[in-house]
Amino acid sequence: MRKRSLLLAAVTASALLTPLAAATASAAPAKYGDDFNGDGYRDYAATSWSAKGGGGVGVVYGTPTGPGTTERRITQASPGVPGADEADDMFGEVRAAADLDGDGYGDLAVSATGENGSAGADQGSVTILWGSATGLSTGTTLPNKAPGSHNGMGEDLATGDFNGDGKQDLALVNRGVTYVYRGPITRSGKTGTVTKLDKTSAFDATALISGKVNGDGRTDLVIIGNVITSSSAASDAWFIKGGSSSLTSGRTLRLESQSGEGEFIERGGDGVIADFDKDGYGDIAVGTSVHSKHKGRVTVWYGSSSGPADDTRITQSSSGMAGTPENYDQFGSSVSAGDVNGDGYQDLAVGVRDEAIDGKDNAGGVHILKGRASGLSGSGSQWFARNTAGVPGALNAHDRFGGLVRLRDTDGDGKADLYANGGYGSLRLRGSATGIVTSGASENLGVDVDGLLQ
Ligand SMILES: [Ca+2]
Ligand SMILES: [Ca+2]
Ligand SMILES: [Ca+2]
Ligand SMILES: [Ca+2]
Repeated sequence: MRKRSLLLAAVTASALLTPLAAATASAAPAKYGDDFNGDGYRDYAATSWSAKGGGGVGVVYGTPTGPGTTERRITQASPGVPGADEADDMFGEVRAAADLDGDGYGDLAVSATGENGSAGADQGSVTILWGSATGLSTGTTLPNKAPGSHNGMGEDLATGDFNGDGKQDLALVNRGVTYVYRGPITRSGKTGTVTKLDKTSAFDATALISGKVNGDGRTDLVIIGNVITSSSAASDAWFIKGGSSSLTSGRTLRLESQSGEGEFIERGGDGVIADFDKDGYGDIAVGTSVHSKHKGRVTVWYGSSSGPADDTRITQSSSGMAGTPENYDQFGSSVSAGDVNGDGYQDLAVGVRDEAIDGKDNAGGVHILKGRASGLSGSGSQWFARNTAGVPGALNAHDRFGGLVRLRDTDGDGKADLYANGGYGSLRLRGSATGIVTSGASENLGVDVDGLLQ
């Protein structure tokens, strides 16, 4: 599975209740990168399909109470979208939002990692779909700085203001190397300076996480990558500090490793940056579901004024956690941050996609870890699966409930709600002062869970 792009959004509930004036002539950057129609409500952009198998994006516009009821599908066959809808383009599998041209409407960067081009098969491409008062419409192809067959431009994407000039920038992976395109990006495809971030030839970037870690107001970047040799396989998180004139290489943290002959797969996983201990510095949480024969683990790397510093590791054997680590549980297969109980500390949802429950293989479930001054831990954590009292749906083998999780306050009560998908349907469980609750659980979401961009 390709990693979804990750965008830290410090959302307050009250802000969601206050629609912005239509951002027609103001040219102030959009408040939310994923508010594509500029009405003040965050919108939804999910992986979708196309007639010829090239892929698409399913866009649902937000309302004060969550996703609306109409989905609009955009493919490379849509008017004004560059490229052609060809089988296996994988257009729309990876998406990241930001107001990249600064016109007040959020825009959507969309990868097509399987796009063929003049440099060969699967060279990949990234298209910006532009927001407007009527939502996303036409697109522009981003210049490719490393065209080559099977380079898969856009394997992951991340947005943020890395140099602090008020303009949103775009980072992307192209052939295992990260390129940061300074904004603004124009509709004719012009960008600011492009910075190449290539650690070593042994480090193969697979995923990008953006957010503010060291408190200087500029967005920082965490590059997750494979480090594979003939005798071992591992994944690292590489911190890149945002700065007004340059991006600076910082510390590297080993996320997990396996001795002996390594598995040649994407090892480092899904991640997010949020302030779990409320000290004003964003903290990095990364799930590595491959850890220790796919038992899985979450690494939390706490922010400080000098960048990420202390780290801690959380598994199902951590104190206060439900369950037991077993091979192929895939703990940490998806993570998402939000404040589920409204206490001001960001909390973390952790999906355990392949947890077996009551003899049902791959039934899956979700942990909710509470943030507090001492950081994230299993203490007081919650566990939700299909056999939890009040959770809709029957326990089924291969449901993979929690394969994708998102925390977001979509009903505007100041507490983030849990969205979790499953093969037998997706659910929303509401946040409350006591955490996630099953009362008011909803099965009719009107949106795919992957439409909620982190
Ligand atoms: Ca909107
Ligand atoms: Ca825009
Ligand atoms: Ca923090
Ligand atoms: Ca909280």
